[in-house]
Amino acid sequence: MDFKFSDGQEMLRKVAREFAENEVSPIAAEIDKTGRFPRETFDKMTEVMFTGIGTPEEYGGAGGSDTEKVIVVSELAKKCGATAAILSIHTIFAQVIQKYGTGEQKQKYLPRVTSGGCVGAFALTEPNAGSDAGAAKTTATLDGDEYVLNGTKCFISGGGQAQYVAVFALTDPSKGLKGLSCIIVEKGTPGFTIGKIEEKMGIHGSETVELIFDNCRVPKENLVGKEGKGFNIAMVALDGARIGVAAQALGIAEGALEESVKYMNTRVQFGKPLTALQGLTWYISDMATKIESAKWLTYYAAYLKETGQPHTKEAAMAKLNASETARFVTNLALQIHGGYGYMKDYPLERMYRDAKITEIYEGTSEIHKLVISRSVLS
Ligand code: COS
Repeated sequence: MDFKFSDGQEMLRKVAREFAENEVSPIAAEIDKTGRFPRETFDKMTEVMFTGIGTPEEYGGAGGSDTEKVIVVSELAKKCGATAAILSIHTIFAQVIQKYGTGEQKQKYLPRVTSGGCVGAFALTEPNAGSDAGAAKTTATLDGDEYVLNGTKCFISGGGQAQYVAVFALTDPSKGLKGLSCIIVEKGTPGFTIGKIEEKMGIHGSETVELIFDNCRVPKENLVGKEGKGFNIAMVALDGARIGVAAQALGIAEGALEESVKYMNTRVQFGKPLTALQGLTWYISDMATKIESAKWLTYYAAYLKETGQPHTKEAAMAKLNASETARFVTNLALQIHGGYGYMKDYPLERMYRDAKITEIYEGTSEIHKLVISRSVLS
């Protein structure tokens, strides 16, 4: 067993940390306040090729794999959960095309979403198909050389900014989830519009929208993989995406711990720094221990995925554990900061709000318990 990061991975962590400090941290409070998608940060992430992590260089990517993705996403999340979410969710589109796309689809789309500055999105959820993703009702009816899409997707992160969306729609509604297919829809296609822009509790900068398809025609070449294989494609993509959310949760927790250590060393009460108060130091022990556990489970899931091993259960465990850790740690970090933690002058209340979504999106904690228990009991 070797728990060491390579020199290249340590270098990447340093680059990501500096990027987070210089480019992400200065606008984190502003994008939280305004809900603005930080397009300039996305462009800078393209310049430094964070958007290409996990895609081979021959397709315009930066190479690397899931471990590298966890490193970058967690470093970004220390300073801004929304920016980490933007990157993590954006890479799912490339992951789907890379694994299931045709040669033409890879040549066309991968360079654009890795190094070309285009945003990618993943649209599975519908108003009546959240945890029960297989209940999706959006249809894609083949008509000549085109699929005609009708339906509404909701809670789609980055959907309003995306140039390309992987949409999951029924090509054979009589077959239920076995009739679902994955189809690429490009921004600007007639019949494809952005609906409601959600107002959320946290990760305000990662715009979350409704996507509406009204007789939206796309060439049949936009089918990804085979007809009827959409649900499997979505589930495999979500296994990877869950490692991304675990990385986001890990980073938020690590950021909150760093803030707490800084605060406890400088804040004086009862004539002593807070580090002299045993009750608070025990909070720090609990926070650090849970973070360490979340960290290694997340890297273990990433390792299994990048070495081609089954990882559904471990991705679910990593996400369940890291998201609960993020909520636990941000709660105690806010508590350590007392009244200041509740004020917007400090980043704690934002971290606390940003942490909550990690227990919900890309599968709720309850869904992960279902996935884990099914696997353990089988
Ligand atoms: N990888 C590959 N295939 C998978 C899979 C995975 N991780 N999970 C399920 N499948 C396959 C199953 O093998 C089954 O295929 P076969 O019938 O060919 O064997 C098929 O998918 C149906 O699986 P299952 O019977 O488990 O479906 P259920 O509806 O019972 O449950 C859950 C699926 C609940 C796990 C799924 O709906 C889910 O993950 N829901 C959460 C959705 C989510 O995370 N949404 C986030 C937002 S994305 S925008």
